Amino acid sequence: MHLYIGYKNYSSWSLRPWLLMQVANIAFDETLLPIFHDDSLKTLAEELRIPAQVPILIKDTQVIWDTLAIAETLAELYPEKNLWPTDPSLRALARSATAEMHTGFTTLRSDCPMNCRAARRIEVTDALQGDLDRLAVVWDHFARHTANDTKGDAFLCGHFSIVDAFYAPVAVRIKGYRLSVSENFSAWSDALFALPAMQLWLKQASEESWSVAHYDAIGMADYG
Ligand SMILES: N[C@@H](CCC(=O)N[C@@H](CS)C(=O)NCC(=O)O)C(=O)O
Repeated sequence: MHLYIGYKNYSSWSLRPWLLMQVANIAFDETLLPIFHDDSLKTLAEELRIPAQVPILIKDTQVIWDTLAIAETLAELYPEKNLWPTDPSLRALARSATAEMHTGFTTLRSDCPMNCRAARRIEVTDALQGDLDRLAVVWDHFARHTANDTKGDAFLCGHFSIVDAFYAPVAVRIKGYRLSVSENFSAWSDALFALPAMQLWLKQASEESWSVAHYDAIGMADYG
């Protein structure tokens, strides 16, 4: 399998399938397309007749070009990895929260662009606070659901699964922009950042030389 991704520093969508495959120990090759600095993504997308967006997963002759479609395909290909939880009601919750992340949290996404190097406190508008409050409610749903179960670790379904991968870029934003959600969220975020795969992504992001001025203007502090 081959995964085409964007910059490790800036591409929140790319982090999701990459992290999921790394943590689940699914073998893949990767190619980074510097989407704002050359035409490589445009050329590939024209060739494959798909939207010019990363990530893209290629498996044999199959081309899968959306993070949710990639996650569902991986869950289908590797049922033994439990990429969705086996318990039906926990799975329904995980699917709902994943879909909500896929289409929602628009203020958080636009006000706080993914930037692994971001280190700046930003103004919390009412709309941004609304997204942060909503995150706390989503985390409460999982905490309540798993309260009576034996939890393996701090991940949302008791083990790392698709829903954790989908919210990983949110953790990067909350940390980088010095935001705060809830205690449950912080425990989850600590577990996420402790993953060797997450550390590897951040290391590789820190070593990239590409800069996207607009994102850096929002995220990079001129102080500590
Ligand atoms: N719906 C897509 C969205 C992917 C997306 O927006 N990717 C951004 C990278 S962060 C992109 O490729 N942007 C390129 C562009 O818009 O030119 C998914 O979930 O995979």
